This record gives sequence, structure tokens and C-alpha cells, in this order.
Amino acid sequence: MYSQGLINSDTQIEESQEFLDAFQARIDAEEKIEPNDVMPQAYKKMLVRQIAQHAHSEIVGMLPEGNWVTRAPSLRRKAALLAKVQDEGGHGLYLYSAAETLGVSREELTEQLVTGKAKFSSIFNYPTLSWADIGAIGWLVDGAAIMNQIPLCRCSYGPYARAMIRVCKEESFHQRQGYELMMSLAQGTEKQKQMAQDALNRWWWPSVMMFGPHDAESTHSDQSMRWKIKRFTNDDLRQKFINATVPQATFIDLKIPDKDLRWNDDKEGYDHGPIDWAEFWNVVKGNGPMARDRITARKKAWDEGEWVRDAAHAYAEKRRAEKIAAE
Ligand code: FAQ
Repeated sequence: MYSQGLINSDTQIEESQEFLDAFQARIDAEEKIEPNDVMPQAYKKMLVRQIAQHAHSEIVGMLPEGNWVTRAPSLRRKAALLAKVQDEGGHGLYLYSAAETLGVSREELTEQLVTGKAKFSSIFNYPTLSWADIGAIGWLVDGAAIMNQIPLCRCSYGPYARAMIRVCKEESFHQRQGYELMMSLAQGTEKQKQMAQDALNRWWWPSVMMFGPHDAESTHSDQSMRWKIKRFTNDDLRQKFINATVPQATFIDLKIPDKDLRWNDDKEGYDHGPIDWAEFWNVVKGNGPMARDRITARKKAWDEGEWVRDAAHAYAEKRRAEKIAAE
């Protein structure tokens, strides 16, 4: 919807210091950058990279939970899970639309995903082994996503910032349904409580890693923050997430699997144990436990949907020809 009538998305201009300073001044004044504005190529590239990875994550993120729709234990749980998974699909589509405003098509981006060239969030490389994992994903993964995405509502690029407003409202519902599911299990039978604890044990560290590498290892944070795409560093958001989530675990009598976790009065936050960065980078490089399955599933869906895309294009073409003939 955004891509029609863009005048400047491919405009190449000489990026003099004066031009770059004037662009930075707009950012510093908290002006929104819109699709028709001339922007530095590096700003555009940074946005396409992040928005594309984000879109892919939402779409691939439908798979681990979609896996449990047919096995939800009640109609109420099934309806909530179906709605959640559909929401994630919607988020992917808003984000592909936002990327389109920067001159890159959904087809191009999907090709990069299904050929394994594109990244998606590390978290969706892990398997969902029990029903409790659905609670853990809503509580922890959507909880982490909200922490990361609320500041993106103030991102300097208008279409991305606006897409995030609705996304965050929906993620907030997802987080609550996940936490409520975990609470039910934690207050259920001993076996149900064990399932909840086991899911927390497996999803805690991958959720903590979702925020990306330590600030010292983060390639893009400095520039991204200067351009007000990101508003907080990876470590700052990770700390906020841990501070918010630990009391929630205590409230439902589950134990965070980190023996070094303790409150630190000086920083008014929790200290935590070491993060397994070797595991994180291995997953980011495409070697996660479910990496191949995720790409295979997306490729199958893309290939099997080809006739639908062809039919939609043919119909649009027919309508366009009819309209021209009637003029
Ligand atoms: N996984 O320099 P930085 C969701 C890569 S949506 C994989 O710190 P940046 C909703 C990074 O791309 C979840 N790769 O990068 C949902 C870069 O590689 P590159 C997704 C990662 O961009 C819930 C390199 O490491 N959310 O959960 C990860 O400044 C439930 C260096 O890193 C978003 O995408 C990672 N975790 O900061 C759906 C939010 N972390 O590109 C279904 C928007 C880093 O140079 C069910 N994105 N890398 O090859 C962001 O906020 C940022 O892109 C960060 C990374 C914070 C993810």
C-alpha cells in the first residue's frame, strides 16, 4: 500500500557532509522520516536489514506455536492460540509493507528467507516440546518482544514506528495469555507444575539472548541509536526484561534457572549469570536445533502458495484492463 507514488525511495544523491548533517538535525529534532523523504543510503540499508529480520521473525515465529493448535487442551485455549498465531502473521505483513516503502518487495525478502540468506530471531530456532511451551512463549518471548518493541514505536522511520503501535498492543495480549496459561499449570497438579518449570528452564536463556549480543559486541547499536531507530541498547533492554520477569516467576512459584540471579541494590536490578554466547552465535549462524525445519516449512508454504499469488495477480490484471477499457 505504501509503495505507490514513492518519489524518492531510489533517489541517489551525493551524500555531502551538509546533507548528512541536515538529516541528522531532523532526527535530533524528533522529526519522523517518511518514505518520500531523501535519506542516506546507509540509513535505508539499516532499516531494511532490521525490518526484514523482524518481519521474517514474526512469520517464522508462527511455526513453533502453530505446531500446537491441533493439540490445545480446550476450545478456549485453542481459540486464543489460533488468534495469537494469526496476529503474528499480521505483524509480518505490516512489517513487509513497511520494508516495501524502502523499495524492497515482499517477494525479494521471502526469497532471501527461503534460500537461507536472511536472518530471523534466534528464539524461533528452538522446538516446542510440550503444551507448557505455549505458555512460556507467550509469557517470555512475547514479553521480551514487547520490551524491545515499545521503544520502536518511537523509531525515527514513520512507517516502522506506526506499525509497531498495533503490534505492541497485540503482543501485550499475547504476553498475558501466556502468563495466565503458565499460572494455571503452576497452580495445577504436581505434574502440570513440573511441565511449567521444565518449559521455563528451556525458554529462559534463549529469551534472554533474544535481545542480541552484549553491547560491546553489537555491530549496529551505536549508529542505530544515533539515527533513533533503536532507543536503548541490547543490554539495557535485557536488564529491563529480567527485572520485570523475575517477580512474575516468583508470583507463580516457578524458579528462574539461574543460580547467580540476585537483586543488586546499587543498580536497582538483578545480577544474572553468564550467557552462553557460543550457543547464541551458533544459532544466529543458522545452526539452531530447528533451523532447517523452519526454512523447509516456509519454503513449502511459499512454493505451495504460488498458484494463489498467480491467481491474485491475474485477477488484478483483469480488473485493471476492464477499468482502462471502461474509461
Ligand atoms: N537473533 O548489532 P546487533 C517476536 C544479529 S519478534 C538473530 O546488536 P541490531 C514476536 C543482528 O541481526 C522477534 N540474530 O544488531 C513474536 C546482527 O546481524 P547482521 C524479533 C540476531 O539489529 C513472539 C548481529 O547479530 N524482534 O518475537 C539476534 O542492532 C512470539 C549483531 O547484532 C525483532 O526483530 C537475534 N536474537 O540489534 C512472534 C525486533 N540479535 O544483521 C511469534 C527488531 C542480534 O549484521 C511468537 N529488531 N542478531 O547480519 C531489533 O530490535 C534488533 O534488530 C535486535 C538486534 C535487538 C534484534
